[in-house]
Amino acid sequence: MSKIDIGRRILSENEKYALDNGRLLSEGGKLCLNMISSPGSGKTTILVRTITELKEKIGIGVIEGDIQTDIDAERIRATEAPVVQINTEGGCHLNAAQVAGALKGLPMDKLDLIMIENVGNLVCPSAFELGENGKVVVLSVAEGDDKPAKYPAIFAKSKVLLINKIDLLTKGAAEDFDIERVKTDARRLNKEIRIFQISAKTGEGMSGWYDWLTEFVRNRQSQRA
Ligand SMILES: Nc1nc2c(ncn2[C@@H]2O[C@H](COP(=O)(O)OP(=O)(O)O)[C@@H](O)[C@H]2O)c(=O)[nH]1
Ligand SMILES: [Mg+2]
Ligand SMILES: [Zn+2]
Repeated sequence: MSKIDIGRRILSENEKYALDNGRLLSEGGKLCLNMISSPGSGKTTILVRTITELKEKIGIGVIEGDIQTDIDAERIRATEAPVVQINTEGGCHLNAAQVAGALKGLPMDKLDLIMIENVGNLVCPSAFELGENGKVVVLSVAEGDDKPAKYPAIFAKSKVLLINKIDLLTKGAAEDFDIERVKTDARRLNKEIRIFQISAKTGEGMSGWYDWLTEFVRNRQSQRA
């Protein structure tokens, strides 16, 4: 009788690429974060401000995922950070094979951290591992405070939640947005999640996020030293 190994799960094509990406990153001592949100929550604005603030301390490279255009890559390029654009031509999430290709286009020896801006979509990007060390979910106050309840997967899986555009709360533009509800719902899904309330436009609240990111990179470097 032939023997079948049912203990070994068959890896999907995406999982294989994600494992390879993770191995490549960890062998090089690089960290990688996967940023996920709806379109327009402020991912690119957050990246531009973060890179501008931290570029003397941390070598940050960016992989930009968009359905079309290199508008966001151009915005990143203005900071002088290395950036590779992926156009998914209609695809609503990045996959690990696309990221494997993009990693080859970055000057890895100059980088500590690779930030991936996923395609704007709160749903399926959370289901495709890219080989990252963590996910960062961005929710802007303009989108409503029911999003952790309605889209739990990404909040359950993320290391960090950035609640962006808090400058709008005081302008009456999102006055019914209940920050405490978002925090309670997100923590119910994920006890470990770190939450920062920020405005990428004015800079308010960004220092907590910069400190978290700097610690994240420093911890990894001291583990390797
Ligand atoms: N008022 C306000 N607008 C913001 C903030 N962050 C981003 N925006 C604006 O929101 C729009 C979408 O931002 P973008 O960074 O392109 O979002 P992405 O699609 O998630 O990359 C742009 O017009 C930004 O200027 C913020 O903190 N406050
Ligand atoms: Mg963007
Ligand atoms: Zn998708």
